[in-house]
Amino acid sequence: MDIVILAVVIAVVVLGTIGGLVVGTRRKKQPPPPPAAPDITAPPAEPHVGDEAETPRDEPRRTIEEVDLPGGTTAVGEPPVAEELAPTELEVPEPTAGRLIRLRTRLSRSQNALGKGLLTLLSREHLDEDTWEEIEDILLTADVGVQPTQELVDGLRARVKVLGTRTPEELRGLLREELLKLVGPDLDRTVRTEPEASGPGIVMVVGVNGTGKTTTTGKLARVLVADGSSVVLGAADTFRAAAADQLQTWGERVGAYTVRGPEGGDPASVAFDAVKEGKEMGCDVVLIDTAGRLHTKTGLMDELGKVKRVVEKHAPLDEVLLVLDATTGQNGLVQARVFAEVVDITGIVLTKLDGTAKGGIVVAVQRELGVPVKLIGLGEGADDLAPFEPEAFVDALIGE
Ligand SMILES: Nc1nc2c(ncn2[C@@H]2O[C@H](COP(=O)(O)OP(=O)(O)OP(=O)(O)O)[C@@H](O)[C@H]2O)c(=O)[nH]1
Ligand SMILES: [Mg+2]
Repeated sequence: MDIVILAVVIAVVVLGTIGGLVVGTRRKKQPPPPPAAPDITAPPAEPHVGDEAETPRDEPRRTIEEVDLPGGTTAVGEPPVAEELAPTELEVPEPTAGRLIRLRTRLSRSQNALGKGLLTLLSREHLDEDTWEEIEDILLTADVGVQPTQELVDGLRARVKVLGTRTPEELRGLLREELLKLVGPDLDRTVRTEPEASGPGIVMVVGVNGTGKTTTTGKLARVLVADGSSVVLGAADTFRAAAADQLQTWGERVGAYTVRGPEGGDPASVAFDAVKEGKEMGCDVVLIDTAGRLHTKTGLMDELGKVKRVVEKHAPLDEVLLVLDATTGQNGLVQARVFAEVVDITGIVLTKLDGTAKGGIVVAVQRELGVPVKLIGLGEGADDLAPFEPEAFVDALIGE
């Protein structure tokens, strides 16, 4: 009997210990707990190590550890603490489906210059050589590029001839088909963020200064969060302290954690750490923002190549997005060529399409790189980044 009781007591003790271990392990597996936790018990008046969380939320010198991690507060399982640490309410990004349709009016400049211009000319009673030349000029002015312009005009000429008399509806349909052919309806435009079996999807964002890399990284984080993914941001623009702050602000709005390094530090090591932390946290996607660099500066381009190589010690990059400012026109093509040589570009983001009549650049840049436009920027608003859909784009250009 005594032996049985003793056995039960031992069993209870052993089970209790194992239970403790399990809890301990589980806690270890969580993302680093928010360091603000100790402050709950610490006397507020005595500043000491670990007190940083008491600095105002907008204090610029906060370090990454002070950011509330996605799930970090709830996962630890201490609801009262979690409540106190809850960040100012997270934003709910707009759903990504149908964004281009929502934003189509932003393409109005391109629409007026390209779509409406072409339709007006094609509706002329006599399509003489001068008219075809005008059509060519419209396409070239909209940055469609020489070769694609020629193809489009040849296609239109052949089909108009067959058509004979033309109704406006027929012309619209014809132009729609020919433009669509040019834009490439069958290219795979998926942004590759699917987590690998062994870790998160890794996306790097590159481009020259001021094209909209950081903004695009932030907007893309929102797109991913809207679609149910967890995101870690890597602030590999160590050029300016403000760059990391800018990215972190984007992240905080949707609960994405930002990994950053010292100002002037090695961007490759920040990018490496971002992936490392993303892996440890079990996130779905790591987005790495890089510093703007002129494609003509060899040193900076070499540095970018190094960032890529260092990140790839973890795993191959799933996506390298080149951000091009649509308003810079042909110069964007030169940039594209150089960047493609240094880091294999897998997708193009065309920003500021809302501020230009040069929507034709979509066609030109795809031809130049043989890489699809995957996302387009249509404004400065947080959800003004749309997946590129050829049909919706062409419809927006020629009006409905
Ligand atoms: N109108 C419009 N403005 C945009 C778009 N995308 C970005 N911008 C603006 O472009 C400016 C530069 O954006 P950033 O994201 O800071 O550019 P960046 O490439 O990170 O710049 P650097 O890091 O300095 O090289 C900001 O004022 C953005 O709001 C867009 O699609 N449309
Ligand atoms: Mg930037």
